[in-house]
Amino acid sequence: VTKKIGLLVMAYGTPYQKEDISSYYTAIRHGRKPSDEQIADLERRYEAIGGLSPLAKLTRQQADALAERLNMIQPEYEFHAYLGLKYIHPFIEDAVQAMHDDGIEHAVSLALAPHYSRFSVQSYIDRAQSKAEELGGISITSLKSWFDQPGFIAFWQKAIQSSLVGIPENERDQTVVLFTAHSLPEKILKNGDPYPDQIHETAQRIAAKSGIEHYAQAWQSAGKTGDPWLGPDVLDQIRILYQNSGYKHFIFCPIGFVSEHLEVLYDNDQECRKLVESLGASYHRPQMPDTDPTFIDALASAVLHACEEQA
Ligand code: FEC
Repeated sequence: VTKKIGLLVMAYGTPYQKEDISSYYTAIRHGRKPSDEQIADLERRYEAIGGLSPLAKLTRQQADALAERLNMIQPEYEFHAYLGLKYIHPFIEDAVQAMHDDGIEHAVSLALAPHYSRFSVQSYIDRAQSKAEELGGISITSLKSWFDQPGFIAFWQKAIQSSLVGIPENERDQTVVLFTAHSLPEKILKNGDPYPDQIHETAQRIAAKSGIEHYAQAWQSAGKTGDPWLGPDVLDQIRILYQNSGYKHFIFCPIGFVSEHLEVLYDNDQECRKLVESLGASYHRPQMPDTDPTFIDALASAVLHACEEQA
């Protein structure tokens, strides 16, 4: 008999309409309302990428593609996808409630973020687990990270290749690949959080697979709080790389994210591009994973692995 499994796909969430921006931002700040200037600044950035983020649509498509793929490649489990978001409805708790109402007893959860940090992925996991405990009768196996899936590395290898073909052959040795992920406050290091190491390992694996000669790593999208955040910041790193080596081409791989959204479309495609071009170099940024089959396969393989461990 096929075993019915809840597939809890957890993701960041994004405003569905302009009116949601203020409450969404308040949720990100754990209930502290942002100032009018902060809201205006965020509205301006959404405006700059066309009004709203494509993230809502892409997250839904990723969850559906993953469930479909999982149900196609094996007969043992029947997966039912539930979307649970961190900062807007349907919230993670809503998704767990829906699984419970549908009589799901076993679920696997994964966050649409490749790397584990106590500050990011663990908070998704905690919210799902505590709702499950409150309701009773449902067990959730939570994937903590899946950056090491060969398909995920292969996705980025292909992505780099797709950028390289657009660069004249005699300029490829003047090309640098910049791997980035969302910065977090430096205080995470005190408790030995694995986040920076996992990102470093991802960059190394992709670089080794791709055979690229020049690459570097940097942090992006740091918050503007008083305490220090992980560095070097991507904008500083661009300046340093240019100063030291005079690169003609910068290929950006935001490996900490899995879809096109504000942080990529604004922070990379606008801020980084502007700086790179002001230096006289060219900006390249391959397609994000979105619903690329190699990427969805990598997620499917991580989920099946978790199911086998549970069995
Ligand atoms: O609408 C969109 O397309 C936005 C998507 C979005 C993603 C995302 C991913 C991550 N964040 C992470 C950490 C932080 C920390 C703070 C923080 C603040 C914001 C703000 C917006 C926002 N984040 Fe985000 N993040 C996205 C959007 N993020 C909007 C608030 C305004 C701003 O600073 O731009 C700082 C909170 C504070 O001020 O106290 C920390 C991490 C990820 C990647 C992992 C994941 O996806 O869970 C880590 C997508």
